[in-house]
Amino acid sequence: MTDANRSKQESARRSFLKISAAASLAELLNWSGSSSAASHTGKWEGAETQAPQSSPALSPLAGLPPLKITEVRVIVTCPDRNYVLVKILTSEPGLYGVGDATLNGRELAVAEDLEKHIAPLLIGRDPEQIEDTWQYLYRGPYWRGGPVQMTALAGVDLALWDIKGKRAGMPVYQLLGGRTRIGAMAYTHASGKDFAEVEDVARKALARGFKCVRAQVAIPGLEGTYGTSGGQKKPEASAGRVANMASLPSTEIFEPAPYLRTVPRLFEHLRANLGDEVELLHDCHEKLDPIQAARLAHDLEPYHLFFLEDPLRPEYKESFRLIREHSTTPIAMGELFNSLWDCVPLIKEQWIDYIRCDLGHIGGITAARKVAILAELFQVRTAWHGPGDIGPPTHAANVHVDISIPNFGIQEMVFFPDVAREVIPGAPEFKDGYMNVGDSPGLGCDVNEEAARKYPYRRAYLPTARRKDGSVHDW
Ligand code: KDG
Ligand code: MG
Repeated sequence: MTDANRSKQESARRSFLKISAAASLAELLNWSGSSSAASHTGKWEGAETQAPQSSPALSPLAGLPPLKITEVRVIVTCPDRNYVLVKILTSEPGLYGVGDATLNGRELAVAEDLEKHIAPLLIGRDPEQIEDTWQYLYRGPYWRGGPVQMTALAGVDLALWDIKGKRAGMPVYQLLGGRTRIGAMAYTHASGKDFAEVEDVARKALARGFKCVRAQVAIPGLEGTYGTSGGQKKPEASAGRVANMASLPSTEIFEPAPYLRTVPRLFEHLRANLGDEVELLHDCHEKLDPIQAARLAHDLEPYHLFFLEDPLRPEYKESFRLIREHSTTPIAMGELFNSLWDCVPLIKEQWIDYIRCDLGHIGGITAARKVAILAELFQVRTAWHGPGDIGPPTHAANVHVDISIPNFGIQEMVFFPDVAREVIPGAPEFKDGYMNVGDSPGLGCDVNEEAARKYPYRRAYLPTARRKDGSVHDW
């Protein structure tokens, strides 16, 4: 055996002993690894047989003692709606990070992926090596991508950025390059059963300080319309309630003809009654065919939307060309994307104006930084997805990125109800039209595990959609 090989073997043996010690420490600390309805705690099984997971070539930060991941907790909780949180603990006492890995309607699949497949790979790794960990978790398993794996990866990524910020004593936006703006201009939702009700909700939003409103109206003659079926969404409403969701999927009816007739009339009404100053947005929720989307974008031109969101299904990137050829209404796309590569054709062909993928489903801050930089080069702005069904750490991550990049566009936001803020404190704050994060180190969010246990997971599905003839349509 050469000296180099002997020294490699010795260093692997030392790391192995450290990992075993960490695992026994976890046992001493009564980390049971048992699952309950409210909280799953992922315990790394197999500490005795695993090799260290960090590349030995990557040395710890100069001047700081080496750091290791000692424990990964996966917490599933339902404070008004289901959330999956990832808490990563380190060898430095009291230093941990909190990420969000919530995938609406498939929460338990992500929790299982994290507990059974990902947590074992993290124990013993250096949490400072965020990019290396991202690459390892993305490319390492060979079976890369998909919403479940990418949401799990985002949860880990956010927790690691949180740790890095806490260790550096800086909010994450500082690590991303520092502030570029005073806050992230935010939009809220106004929806209703008719134009007057949408207008009323929009007025309340404006009175609260919003300058941008997404408007959705129930379509006459159709049972259930996306964005309106949970009842009137007030700007001060919560992030959505699992109580409003069915324990098995409900069915909404969609027909393009009445939808395409009604939506331009809604915006004609809103412009006439709310004036020119307010920024108006509309979400098609991936329901249209290319020529229908082109017609809607064209018909909406007189009302100068901030953007028309997600007009087509995520599979059909090329079809965005058709919308562009027919209209100057700005187009946003991306909340169903779960791969960085999904964004590439739309950005590089300039078929969209806003990329609005979900940080929680595309791989976290590490992925979002790359999307934002690519978009900047093609004059596309960001509009990260910010619904109630992703947890506060993802909303915080959205804002840390928003306020540190040059090509930020707009930020979708929700107000979390008290019960969610008790369990997951630290969501960004809204004031005078802008979202902001504070200056506390890391992402600024936490998880109260004791409170989380009070709200066990409740099965809940998103609705589905069908045409009047009974055939399946996109919800
Ligand atoms: O879970 C589905 C929601 O995240 C989605 O329907 C919300 O389209 C949405 C939006 O723009 O917020
Ligand atoms: Mg949407």
